[in-house]
Amino acid sequence: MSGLAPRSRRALGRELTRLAQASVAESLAHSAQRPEPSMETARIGFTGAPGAGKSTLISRLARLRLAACRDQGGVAILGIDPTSPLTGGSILGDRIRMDAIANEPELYIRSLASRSSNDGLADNVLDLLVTVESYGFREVLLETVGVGQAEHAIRHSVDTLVMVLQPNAGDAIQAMKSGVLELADIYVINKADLPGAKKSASEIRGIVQRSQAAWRAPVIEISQQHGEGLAKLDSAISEHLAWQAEHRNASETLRRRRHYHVQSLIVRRVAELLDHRPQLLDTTNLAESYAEILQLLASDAKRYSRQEETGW
Ligand SMILES: Nc1nc2c(ncn2[C@@H]2O[C@H](COP(=O)(O)OP(=O)(O)O)[C@@H](O)[C@H]2O)c(=O)[nH]1
Ligand SMILES: [Mg+2]
Repeated sequence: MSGLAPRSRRALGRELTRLAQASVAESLAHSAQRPEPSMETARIGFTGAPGAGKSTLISRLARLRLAACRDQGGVAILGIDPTSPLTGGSILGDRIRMDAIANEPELYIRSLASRSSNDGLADNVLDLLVTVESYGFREVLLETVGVGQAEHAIRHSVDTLVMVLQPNAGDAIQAMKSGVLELADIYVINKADLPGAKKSASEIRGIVQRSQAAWRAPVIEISQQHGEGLAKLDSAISEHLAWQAEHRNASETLRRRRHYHVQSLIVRRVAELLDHRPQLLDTTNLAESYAEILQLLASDAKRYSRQEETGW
């Protein structure tokens, strides 16, 4: 396939809109109707604080990624934007629509709000990824904000994780020193035209060098303004994907994804129950509220084990 026909583009757009708003019951019904994920599409995730420059970076990088896989299905970009942005980051779709790549037939771009999800991903991000993949793209570039548990959630959802940092991102570097952020496959010090970039890059290199991980994560300085570093990032992504194809255990990866998927469905279901039945909390007895929720989940379970039609 080379490029999505306009009609498939519209169908994909509608499916994503619907899925992004789906309840847990609806996403389960949807997943029962589609094929199992195949891992044929490469998923490349970009995380980092709002304003770090992820959308700008992705819009430039997409052109290079697309040049390499135009005849193999092309590239889809999925941006999960925070519902209420804290700082200057712009909506991915808006930024890219202004860019020259917007009219490429082999490129699909979609932004979605992160809604109630508190991990910086859309509630149904795994469903969204699988749906995009079912349209035959060679690569999906996924942008998310790095808040709370986002790094862990995205780690389980993608093949290659790129962390985008700004010079003097003191908090992120502190977090890395304490080991909590050592999750990415590639680190980008973005806005390398600003002061402090060299120092931040060498601090992160120091941390990465101490890591025991089999893959040595590269640290790449990039400035959008001078176009430096972009080609390096492009090759680093290709190298990591190739390294992974050789070294990882595919069934173990699918298991981990399923683990996150099942867990996130249950967490969302509990949140739905609490939202729809606030009276569950009208008690001073914590164990009682807990037991009532388990009972409601048990009645869900009966329904699913009978495979009732849930109406996607
Ligand atoms: N100085 C400088 N500014 C940049 C660079 N890349 C992006 N920006 C600016 O940083 C701001 C946030 O960029 P954006 O891509 O929307 O960040 P996101 O929230 O991480 O997606 C925008 O005003 C960009 O123009 C860069 O390399 N250097
Ligand atoms: Mg953005």
